Amino acid sequence: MKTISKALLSTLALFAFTVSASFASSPEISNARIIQPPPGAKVAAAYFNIENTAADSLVITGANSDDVPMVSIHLSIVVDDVAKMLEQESVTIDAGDTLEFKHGSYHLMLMGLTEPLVSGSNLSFELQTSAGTFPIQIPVLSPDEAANMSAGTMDHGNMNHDNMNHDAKKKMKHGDHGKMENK
Ligand SMILES: [Cu+2]
Repeated sequence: MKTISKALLSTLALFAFTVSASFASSPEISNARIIQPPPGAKVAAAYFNIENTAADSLVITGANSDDVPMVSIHLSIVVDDVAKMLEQESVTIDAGDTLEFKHGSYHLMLMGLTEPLVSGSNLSFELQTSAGTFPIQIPVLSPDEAANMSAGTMDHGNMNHDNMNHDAKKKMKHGDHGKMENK
C-alpha cells in the first residue's frame, strides 16, 4: 500500500514538473507594437519585449505572418554616423534575460506591404524559436500612441509590462495614456 501511494505521488510530482516546465519555456512577450507607417509605405517595423523564462538559451530564428508578405529579423546599427539595418539569421537570448525589440535595435522588418496598416488593428505573427513556434498578436499603433507608450515604458522601468500591454489599447483610446508620464 505504501509503495503504491509513493509511486502515485512521484507520478503526480513528475506530472506537475512537466506542466510547469512547459509553461516556463514559453517566452513572455510584452509591449508589442507596430508603429503605423506613413501612407503608401511598403515597410514597417514591429517591436516587443521578449523574456526568456526558460532555463536554456532561446534562439529566435525567424517570424512569419499571414498578414505580411515578408518578415525578417533586423538589427539597426550606426556605422560612421550612417544608420544601417542588418538582417539577422538568428538572435539568442540567454536564460532569464529580456531582449527589447525596439527602434534603433532589433526589430521585425515587415516588407512588401500592399495595404496600409490601420491603427487599432492587430497583426498575427508566428515566432520561430529553438523552443518551438509561438503566436504573437501585435497591435498597430498611431505614431502618437506609440510615442506615449514608449515614454511610459522609459519612465517606469519597473512597471508590469503585461498589465500595460493588456490595458494599453483601452487607455490610449480614451486619451488618458499620458497619465503614466506624470505619476
Ligand atoms: Cu529593418
